[in-house]
Amino acid sequence: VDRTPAVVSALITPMREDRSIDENALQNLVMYEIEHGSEGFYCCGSSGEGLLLSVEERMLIASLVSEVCKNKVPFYVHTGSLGTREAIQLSVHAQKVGAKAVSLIPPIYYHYSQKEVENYYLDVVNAVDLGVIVYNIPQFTGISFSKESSVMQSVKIIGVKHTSMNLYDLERLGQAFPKKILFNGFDEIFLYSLAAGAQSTIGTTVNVCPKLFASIREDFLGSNISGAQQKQHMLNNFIEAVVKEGIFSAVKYCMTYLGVPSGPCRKPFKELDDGAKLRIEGALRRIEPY
Ligand code: NAY
Repeated sequence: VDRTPAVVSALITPMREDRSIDENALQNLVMYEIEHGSEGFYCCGSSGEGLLLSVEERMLIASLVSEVCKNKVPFYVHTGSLGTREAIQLSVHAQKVGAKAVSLIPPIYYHYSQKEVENYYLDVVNAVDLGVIVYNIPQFTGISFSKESSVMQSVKIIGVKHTSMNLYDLERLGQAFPKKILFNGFDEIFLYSLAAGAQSTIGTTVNVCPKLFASIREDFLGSNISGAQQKQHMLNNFIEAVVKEGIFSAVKYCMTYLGVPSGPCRKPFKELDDGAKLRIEGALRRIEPY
């Protein structure tokens, strides 16, 4: 539980048909994934539909995940919010239930100044006795973090979850801040992120095939680069197909198909039709036997 987990599921949030949170299914899912090789969890992030959940629901999920993970694997809680007040409330709660660290997207919608974005992170840093991980996801937030960003200079910022295809920025961040942890956030470039210096990956498709990720990493660390490349190609064939259907709904359906009912995504995400489900089943066959 102490070391940084290398392969982390960006945990999806199982829901009933009415889109309410299915508490039992959530705990079953976490148990199932631990048994299948997930080394840690990142809950209420993009994959967990965190921004479509209320503050109460987000705290409930963190508590439920904590109960299952206790003494087994670490978990992180995404506590990024529209405002500082909610971000602090969620982060304090995450600390209370034993999260390894919290992670936050920057504040979105209003175009805040750099100073305001920095203060949002520093207010959270000062409110908790826990590491804080910056969630760099420029495609959704319009804000990117690099080694020059003022927030990155704080020692209580223990790492970056880099959901960006820019691996040069990742490499530069690692060189500028050797003590900070670099988390890759795009499953498609997992292998290449390792070469750029990422220590860990947090991803949606990790829910489905944690052992495939672990195996890519093992090959990489053992200098079996062609083996690692082949496995990444296999993973990317799967990812390319499921992204077309809507990645979060598709991964929820994968888990349902694998025997852990996870339901639909919250609206406005659309529901999968039968054709989509069949195509996702086909995609799953591409990553057999993982
Ligand atoms: C999270 O917060 O749930 C994540 O870790 C997000 C990571 C995912 N990025 C996005 C934009 O959703 O795992 C990736 C992504 O789904 C995958 O690489 C397919 O594009």
